[in-house]
Parts: sequence; structure tokens; C-alpha cells
Amino acid sequence: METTTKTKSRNNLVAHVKEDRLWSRHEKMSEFGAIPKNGVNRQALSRADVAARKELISWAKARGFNVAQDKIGNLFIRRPGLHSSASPVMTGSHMDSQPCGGRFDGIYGVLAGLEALEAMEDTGLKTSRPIDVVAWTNEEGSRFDPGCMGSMVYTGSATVDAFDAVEDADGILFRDALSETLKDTPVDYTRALSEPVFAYLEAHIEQGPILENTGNTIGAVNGIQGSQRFQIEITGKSAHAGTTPIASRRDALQSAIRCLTALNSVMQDPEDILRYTVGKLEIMPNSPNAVASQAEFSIDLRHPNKEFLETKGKQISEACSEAAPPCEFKIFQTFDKPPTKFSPKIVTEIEQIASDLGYPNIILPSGAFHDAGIMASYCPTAMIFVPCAGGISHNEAEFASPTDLVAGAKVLAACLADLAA
Ligand code: HGY
Ligand code: MN
Ligand code: MN
Repeated sequence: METTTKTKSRNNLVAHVKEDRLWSRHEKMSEFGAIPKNGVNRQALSRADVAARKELISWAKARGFNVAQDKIGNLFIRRPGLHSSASPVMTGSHMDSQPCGGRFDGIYGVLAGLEALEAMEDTGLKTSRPIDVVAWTNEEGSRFDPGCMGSMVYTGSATVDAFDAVEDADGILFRDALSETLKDTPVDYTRALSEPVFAYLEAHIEQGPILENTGNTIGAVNGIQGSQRFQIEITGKSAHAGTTPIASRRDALQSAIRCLTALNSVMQDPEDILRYTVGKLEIMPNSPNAVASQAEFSIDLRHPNKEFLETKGKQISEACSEAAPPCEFKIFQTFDKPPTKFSPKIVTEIEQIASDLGYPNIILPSGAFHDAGIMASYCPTAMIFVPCAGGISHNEAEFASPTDLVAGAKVLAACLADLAA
């Protein structure tokens, strides 16, 4: 008898998760920071980010949910439970995007979470635990390095002022952009950092081709590969392009080229599992007739094996110490997240619910990092993936279908209801 009531209430809840409401919210959100070719540039704490936050708050308030913000700008939408003092079940993701980002990376997890809360309101579902939808500050780490600042500060793996002095390309300090955002975002109250969380669940597009290639709608994500990020600064001496002999130059650009050539051979992986990316390269004074005095480049390094990743990370300085002279170089490590394992119990629950709802599903690891990677050491955590076309992401062409998006939101809603029961 008990199971049929539970199944009935789950089917009723899932039936109230609405594809068109979820899709139209994605369309609205893609207006904030819209760029050509259907992309978004909604970088952390930008005006577009603040505008998107205000829109989200207006949707939450329209349903009578409470909205709070903590000191690092994480935004929380709360649906109360019968036991208001019980630690909440939390879901969400990030609203900030890459400079040439897509309309689904991050924002999907926030909107799927809101959709789940709306469906619970529509069915009058009572949960014993409160449920929070969170929008984490600066997951991407493209404007302000590193990523996952909001979740790292929330969980205590970074202090609230750890990133104050981080500057963006225009010299704006993170601390100043944050205080602007906190001032401009209308919330009901300020939430404390590091409040306990019963469980955390994040819905996200896969950002890879596995679900699409295997014909699966739902990915029960069991972990995230390890991820390290570095900033390398090479210092030479600016000089006149016409009068300075090559032999006496300290050319930071030529030194960077030697370092990058050396690093390309160090980072060779015949199995093509290591992910080594140099995405950013800045030259100063960047003038055609002045020898470069400074070259700065980023390194993004990822691998599922902790020891292999650490070994590769350590080889960066060896490669540069050989290649950089006669210029000096400095290496700053800005992010270091070993491989993450998610909660097997919640992963199984996601698989079970997806199968009950008739969605083909598989277990898979995540190649991309997420705030869930930070939350995994704070509370039982897992992720739900949905396919994205061609696995394309961090690109304006990123696309996920309304049917796949709502499938993930239905599984999420059912999972949240079970966890908060
Ligand atoms: O870079 C990442 O893995 C994430 O998409 N920000
Ligand atoms: Mn993301
Ligand atoms: Mn991303």
C-alpha cells in the first residue's frame, strides 16, 4: 500500500514539472549577456549577472519563496519544510558564464531546481526538510580566477576575503565587484556561511558527447576528475625592435614560446586522457615594435588519477626553468581539486528514479568541474547530467533540447522530494 502512495505522489509531482515553463525561463535568462550566435557573456558579478540574479529573485518571490544571500554573494531560494530547523536538501548550480558561453552551462541547474520547487508548490507536496536552490558565485573563474569561489567560501575551503585582491582584465578587484553585487541584489536576509546541508544535488548539461553517443537521457554522475589551474608570469625587458640586437634581448614572448613548446612535449599523453589547456596568453606592452617585457599564460590541467595529475603539475616548473632564461618566470597555482567521488547512495537513487520514469540512463564521471565537486567534501553529493548537442560547451553553439532539460528536472524533483521526505 505504502509504495503505491509514494509512487502516486511522485508521479503527480513529476507531472507538474513543466517543459514550457522551464524552457521559457532559459530563453529569458539568455537575454542577460546575450551575444551573437545564440551565446551568452554573463561573467561573474557583471551587470548581466546582477540582472539575471534580479530576474531569478522576482520568479522566486512570485511563488512566495524566501531569498537570501551570503557574504560571498551565493544566492539561496528556500522552500520551507515541516521541520524548519532541519538541515536543508540543496540543489542548484551557477549563473555566471564563459565570455563566449552557451545558454545552458550552469543556469540549467538553477532553473531545474526552481522548476522542482514550483512543481512541489503546484502539488502542495509537504517535505520534512527545507529545500534550497542555490546560485553559486563565480563557478567559471574566467573573469576572476579561480572558479568555484562561492562554493569554496560557503564550505569553508576558502576564507571570505581570500579572493579580495583578485583582479579582472580591466583591473577591477573581486572585492569591489562583489560589494556592488551585494548592494544591488534585493534579498530578504543575509545567510550565514557554512550552514549544514543534508545533501546536495546538481543538475547540469554533460558538456561532453557520452550521453548523446550512447542514446541516454540521464547521466547519474559518480564523480569529477581532478583539476589544477596555474598562472605563469614571464618577465623580460622591453626594448626597441629596430635597434636592439637579438643576442642582448630578454624577450618575454620568445621565452613564453619556448616554455609552451617544452610544456607541449611534457604534457603528451598517448591515451589522450590528460586534459592540458593554455587558454589565456597576455603580452605586454603588446606593441609590434617593442620587445615584449612580460608574458602571462594560464594552464588548466585535468586527469582522473590523483598521482598522475600531481606529477604533471610538478613538471611545469621544471619545463619553464629550462626554457624561460634569460627571462625570469613565476608560477602561481590558483586551483587544486583532486578527483572527487560522489555519494554512491544518491547516484543509485538517481539511476533508480530515471529508470522508474522511463529514461535511459548510465553512470558516468564528469570531465568538467562543478560546485558539486566542492560540496562533495561537505555533504553527500551527486549530479544529474542531461545531453548537450555534440557535447559542445564553453561555446555559443551549446544546445540542449527542451525534452532533455525537463527530463533532468523531473528526475531532480523526484530525487529532492525523496531526500527531503
Ligand atoms: O571548466 C569547467 O570545467 C567548468 O565548466 N567551469
Ligand atoms: Mn558549469
Ligand atoms: Mn562552465
